[in-house]
Amino acid sequence: MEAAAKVELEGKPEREVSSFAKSLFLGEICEQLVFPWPAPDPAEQQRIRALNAAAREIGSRMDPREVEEKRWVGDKTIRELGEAGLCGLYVDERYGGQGLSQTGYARVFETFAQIDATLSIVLGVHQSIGFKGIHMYGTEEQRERFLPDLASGRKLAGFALTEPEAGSDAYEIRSRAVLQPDGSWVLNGEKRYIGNGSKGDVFTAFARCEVDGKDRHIALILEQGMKGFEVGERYDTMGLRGNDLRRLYFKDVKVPAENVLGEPGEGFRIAMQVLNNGRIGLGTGSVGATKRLLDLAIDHVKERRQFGRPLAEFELVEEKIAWMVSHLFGLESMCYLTCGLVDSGVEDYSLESAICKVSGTEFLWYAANRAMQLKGGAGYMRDEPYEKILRDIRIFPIFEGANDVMRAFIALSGMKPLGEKLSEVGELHLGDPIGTIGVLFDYVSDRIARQVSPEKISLVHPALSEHADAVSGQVSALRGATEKLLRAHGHEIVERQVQQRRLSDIVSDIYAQIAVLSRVSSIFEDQGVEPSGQERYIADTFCSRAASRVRSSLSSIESNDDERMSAIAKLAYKRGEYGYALFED
Ligand code: MYA
Repeated sequence: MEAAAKVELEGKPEREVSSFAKSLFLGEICEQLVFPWPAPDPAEQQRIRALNAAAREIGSRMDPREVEEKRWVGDKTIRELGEAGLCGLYVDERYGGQGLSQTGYARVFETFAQIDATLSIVLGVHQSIGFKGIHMYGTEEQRERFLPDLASGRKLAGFALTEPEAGSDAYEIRSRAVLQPDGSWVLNGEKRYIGNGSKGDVFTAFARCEVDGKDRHIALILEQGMKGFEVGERYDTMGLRGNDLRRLYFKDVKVPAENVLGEPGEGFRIAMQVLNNGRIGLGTGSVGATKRLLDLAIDHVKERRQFGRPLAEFELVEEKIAWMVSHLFGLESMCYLTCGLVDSGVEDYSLESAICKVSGTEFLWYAANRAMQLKGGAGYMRDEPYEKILRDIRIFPIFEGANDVMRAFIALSGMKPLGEKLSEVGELHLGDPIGTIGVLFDYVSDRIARQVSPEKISLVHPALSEHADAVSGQVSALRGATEKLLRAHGHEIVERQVQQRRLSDIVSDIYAQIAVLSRVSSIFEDQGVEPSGQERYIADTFCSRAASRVRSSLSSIESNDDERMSAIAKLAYKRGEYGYALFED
C-alpha cells in the first residue's frame, strides 16, 4: 500500500488516511487535505501560458479532418510540438522537460483537448501513460537513457497492457516473460488496441512472470527494433481515426535486465499507478473539451433566431446552457482538487482519479449531445464539428478503465477500509480477495455501536456553511449506507453492482461538492463574498443539485427494483430475443 497521508484531526489523535475519498466511506472528512484550495504556483503560470500559446499556434495549423483522412497527426506536427516543449510536460528539466506539476500538466492538456481529441490522445498515450512509468519508477540510468528523447518528441511512447483476453480484467494478462540465466527476460504474447502502435519507439509493456515461485506481473520497457517485437495490423476505428491503434506481437523478444521497470513482481501495481494518473488526464481533458463545446453552443444560441427571437431566450435552451456551466464548474473543481492532492504529495489518489474519469467522460458525452441538439439540423452535417467530436469521445467512457468497472472499483475499494474497521471490532471478517474485483467481506450479523462519529466541515467559508453542513450529513449517510450494504450482503456485495454504482455516484457527488466548497471558500477569502456573487450562485446551484442526486441514490439503495431488473435480463437471455411479440410475423 502507498504511504498514507497523515492528518491531524481536531481534538483527536493523529490518524492515517491513505486517500481523501476513501475516508468519506468511513464517515470522515479529512478536510485538511482539501482546504484551503490548492493555490497554483505563480512561477509556473507564466510558463503554462507560453506553452498553451505554443500549443494553440501549432494546433491552428492542423486540420483535424485532414488528420482523419491521413490517419495520423503528422510527424512534422509531433516535431513542432516537441520543439515547443509540449511532449515532456512533467519531465524534469534536467532531462529536457518542462517540470510541470500535475496541475500545470492538466492545464496544457485542456488546451490540447480544445484543439482536437486525436491530438490529445496521441500526446496522452505518449505522456499520460506511455512513459509515465519510466518517470515514476525508472532508475536514474533508465531516465537518462529514455526521457530526453521522449520529452523532446524525437521519440514517441506507448502503453501495452490490454490483451485479447484481458481488457477490464487487466490482472489476467497472458503475455509471459521468463527469466534467463544472464538476467534478461524472454517475452512472448500479444497486445491489442495499443495507441501510437507503429509510431511508438518505446513501450511500457506488462506481462506475467514468476517471482520466488509465485505468478506475478512485470513491467518492461520495450524498444522498437527489438528482435521479435512486431507491430501488427491497424484497427479501423469509429473515431480518433488519426490515432495509430495497433496489435503488437511479442515472439521470443529478449528484453535486457536494464529494461525491467521497477522490481519483477511489481508490474500490476505499476500499471495501476500509471493508469491512476492517466485517468485524471481524461477528467481534465473532458473539462477542456466541454469548454469548447460550451463556447460553440453559446455563440450559436445567441446568434440563431427562431420564432422571432434568439434561441438563447428559450427556457429549455437556458436550462441546457446552465446545466453545462454549473456542472462544468463542479467537474473542473473536482479534477483540479485531485491535481492539487497529487501535487501536495498524497500518494493514493486511485479513487479520486477514477471519479474524475467516470464523471468527466460521461459529462462530456452528454454535453456534446446537448451542444449538438442546440445546433439543430445543422449540427448533423459533417461540416460542423459535432459528429467528429461525438465519434472521437465515444471511447472515453470505455478505455482507461470502462466506467462500469471503475464504478465497481470506486465502491469496493472505498468500502474496504470500513470492512476492515468493522472486522477489527469483530463485526466483519475480511476474506481473502477473490473474484474479479477482489474485495470480499464475511457477514457477521451482530450489531455494535458505531466506532466513528461523523466529522463536520469546519474550514469552509461561513457563507457556505449551510452546504457544508449538508455535505457532512451526506458523508454520514454514505457511511451508514455502506455499513448497511456490507451487513446485508457480506461476501455477496461484490455481486451487487447496481448498489455499488449508487455508492460510487454518491461519493462522486460528495467529492465534487467539497471541491466546489473549497474553491469558492478561497475565492471568498481572496476577493470577499459580495464581489463573488456569481461564484456563490454557481456553488449554491451545483451543491443543491448534487445533494438532491445523493438523496435520490440513497433512497434507491433502500428501495429499488434491482431484483426485478435482474430477472428480466435473465428471462431475455433465456429467450435469446425480445420475445413479447405484439404482432404475428
Ligand atoms: S490503457 C488500458 C486500460 N485498462 C484499464 O484501465 C484496466 C481496467 N482494470 C483495472 O483498472 C483493474 O483491473 C481493476 C482491478 C481496478 C478492475 N490503484 O484484486 P484487485 C491494486 C492502485 O482489485 P483486479 C487504455 O485504455 C489493489 O489494491 N492500486 O485487481 C488506453 C490490489 O492491491 P493489493 C490498485 O480484480 C487509453 C491489487 O491491485 C488499483 O484485477 C488511452 C489487485 O487488486 C489502482 N487503481 O481489478 C488514453 N486497482 O493486493 C489516453 C487495483 O495490495 C489518455 N489496485 O491489495 C489521454 C488523456 C488525455 C485526455 C484528453 C481528453 C480529451
